[in-house]
Amino acid sequence: MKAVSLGVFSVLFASRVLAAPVGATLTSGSVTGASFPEPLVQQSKVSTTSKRSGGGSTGGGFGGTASASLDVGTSGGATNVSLTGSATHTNEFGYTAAYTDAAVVLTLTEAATYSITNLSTTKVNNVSTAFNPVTLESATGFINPFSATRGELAPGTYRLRFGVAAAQPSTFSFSLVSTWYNQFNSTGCKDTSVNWTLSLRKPCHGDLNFDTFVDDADFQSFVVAYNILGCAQPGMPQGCPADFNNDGVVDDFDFQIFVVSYNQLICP
Ligand SMILES: [Ca+2]
Ligand SMILES: [Ca+2]
Repeated sequence: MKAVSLGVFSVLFASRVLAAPVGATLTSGSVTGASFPEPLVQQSKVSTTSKRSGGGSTGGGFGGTASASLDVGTSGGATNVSLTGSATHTNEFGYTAAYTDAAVVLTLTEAATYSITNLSTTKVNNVSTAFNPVTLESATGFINPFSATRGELAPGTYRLRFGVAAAQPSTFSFSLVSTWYNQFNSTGCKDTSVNWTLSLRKPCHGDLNFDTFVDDADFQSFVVAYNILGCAQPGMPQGCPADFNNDGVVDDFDFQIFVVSYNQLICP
């Protein structure tokens, strides 16, 4: 166990100024709808140049709807890439989906930290089940994950693949949406609700609660992690966010990084 002294800190006061959002745009790709028999495109593609995409389908002899929207917006100093959508169908046979048939490309003009918030659910055999509707892959960029939901992204391009679907996955071959269906390995999923957000922020080592300030609240979180020390130790927050230099421990080197941010108070 180690102890951290509060005495080295000076407290600065400043008016609340939210950080400028990270530069991020959707630069190519498309979303489209499909239904049984395979895949029957029923709505035209929508370009991502409008920063919004959508697709869906109804009919095909089974009755169902699907829609998806992928948007880029800013809120509280973060740039948020959000996928929302829903899908269901009323007949056991067939599927209804909105999905990326060409991966949407996210272009980052500067480095960013990211966090993923995923509240997506579907009913598998009538049991509500959480699932991940999006695959984030690097193209020219680089992903440095701290955990399954947090990490850093280098400037560059990234591919987003996703599906919003209701399906009978054991019955059909699914081609482009197969990766989405196959994670359930089930004969029925419906009532899908997708709510997935990738939040991008300018790197701000020390802001452990993402409020764009590095202050005493963050210091309290830092002390907890510092006293645990090892990122793999029990009790360490998921992703070890206080390990600012990514060496697997929260120690004096991280403390030195924290002090610099603490004295600046406001995230860049
Ligand atoms: Ca903070
Ligand atoms: Ca460290």
